[in-house]
Amino acid sequence: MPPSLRASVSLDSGWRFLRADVPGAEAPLFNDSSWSSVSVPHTWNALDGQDGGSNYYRGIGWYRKHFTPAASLAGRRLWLQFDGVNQVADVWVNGVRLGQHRGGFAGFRFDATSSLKLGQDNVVAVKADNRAAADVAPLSADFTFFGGIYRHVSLTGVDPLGVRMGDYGGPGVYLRQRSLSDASASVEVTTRSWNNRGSAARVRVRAVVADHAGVVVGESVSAVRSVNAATGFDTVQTVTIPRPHRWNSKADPYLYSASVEIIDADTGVAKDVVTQPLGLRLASVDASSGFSLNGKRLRLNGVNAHQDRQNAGWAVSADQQREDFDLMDEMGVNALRTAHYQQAANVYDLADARGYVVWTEIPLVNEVADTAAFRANAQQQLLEMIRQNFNHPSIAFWGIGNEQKTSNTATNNLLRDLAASVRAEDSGRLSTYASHIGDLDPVSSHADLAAYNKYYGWYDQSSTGPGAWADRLHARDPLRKIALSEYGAGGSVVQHEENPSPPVTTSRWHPEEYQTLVHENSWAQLKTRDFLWGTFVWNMFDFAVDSRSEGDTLGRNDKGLVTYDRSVRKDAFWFYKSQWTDTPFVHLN
Ligand code: GCB
Repeated sequence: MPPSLRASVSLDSGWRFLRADVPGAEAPLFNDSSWSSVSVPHTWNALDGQDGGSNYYRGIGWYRKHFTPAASLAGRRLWLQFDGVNQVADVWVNGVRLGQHRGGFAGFRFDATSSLKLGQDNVVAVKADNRAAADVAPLSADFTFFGGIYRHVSLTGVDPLGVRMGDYGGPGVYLRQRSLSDASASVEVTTRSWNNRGSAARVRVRAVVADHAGVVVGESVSAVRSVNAATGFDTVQTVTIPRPHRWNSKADPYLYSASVEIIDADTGVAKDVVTQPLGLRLASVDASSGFSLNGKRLRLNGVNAHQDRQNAGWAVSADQQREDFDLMDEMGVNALRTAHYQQAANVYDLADARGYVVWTEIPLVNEVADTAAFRANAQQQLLEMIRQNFNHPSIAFWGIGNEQKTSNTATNNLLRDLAASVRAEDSGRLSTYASHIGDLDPVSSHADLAAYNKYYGWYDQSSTGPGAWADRLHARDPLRKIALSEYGAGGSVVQHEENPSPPVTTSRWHPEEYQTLVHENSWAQLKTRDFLWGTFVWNMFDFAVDSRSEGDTLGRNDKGLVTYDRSVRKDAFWFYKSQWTDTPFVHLN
């Protein structure tokens, strides 16, 4: 693989932070010496927001950082990249406002070329605001909205003749599998580029695919084209890969990589290289036989997961993220719903490498605002999610929302438009939506795939599991592609009762053994319903919900199979491990 030609530096360390709004804090000479020293990922709610009672700080926080970009960056376009700030971020460099980003979960970047002084001290200032905003989804949801710069920050220098950086935060290189058979695979590579030189250029674009060992197995070199100064240009080329090795879930998550080089045709020198993961697979969903991967039915034994951790909030480290995947691996999970939002890039990297089938979604939870600004923001978040994550083979489903409380015109029109945007952006994947009002309500019919959040044994204790519901719906509408997007029950690890039976109280008495019972009953019914395209436990991990009070666990949703601090695997974890893996529980040496 050609090495990257970009110059990238981490800006994670050496920030000053104040949890308040301060007029003029963007000014380069502002005195921040009394502020605390932090590094990012950082959140201002990790330690004091999780005690319940809707009392955590939702407001403005300021971050400032001095740094000296290397003089050797001269001649490059300089992009300041934020992987995630919740939820509205305003960014200045040396007092010059670069822009604002609205939305807490996507990455974003600004062109800082003309504001940065190379080889000298510069000041980046960020105002982050985690209050609800009328035009930004989610307006409400069952989780804590941690505030701050909670993912990484970096500066990347790119040659002015290079892959485009301003594309909804996406990589600028998009891989579309056009055909796949045992004999060959054909991948269409779209490269969005930019000539930011002050003069015209002659350019070639070279796309190569390398196998897992780095051996080039397919290549396409474009004809030379002339590009005027300050012009964007797209190149579409096809790379053929003989005898492809498929990405095949956990059994064999085989990855190729695809690289695109932008070559100055006058000198023959490559100016920019972008490398992306490539997994070749066929995924489909059938209303009677469920999900198939590479032509074989694959039961999606799924879980939902948030992105938080005790004492870290959303500022989850790479090691913690790996540990979460280790726990899912141990339990035998093979499908993940990143409820209810786009998560950090390393979540999708881990899913690619470990063979998870992923449903990722935008945070359109509970309700919509009937305004043009809200609709535009939902579309923006959808495009950011799809462009930024387009090349991850693990992603099979794009989620357009969760549990709208009312099925009014505004909600239905927005869901319809979002489903249409998924089709326009990515014809290779399916859209889905997690519903909970009326099984045949229009809200559940806009996306390609239907899915339902059902809490039998918990919010609805009149029935012991989802089997009868699933059969009824399947019989009424045999062409509907149905999944169970959420099911589960609270499990307190300090309440115990040997043979619990309903009723339990969702806010007080729900012993761990009761949670196990709900899962045993549910799974016994789900495992025989082959028409379901997936089932997803709510939730793999307990998570922070500041407004919740569940008896002994204030500020948490305790439907996880593992506790918030990851120290306890609850009984239901062991139950699923017994169902989903062949690993013996006890090793006798
Ligand atoms: C749901 C929501 C999820 C909640 C969950 C619960 O249906 O989609 O965000 O956390 O129920 O535990 O109530």
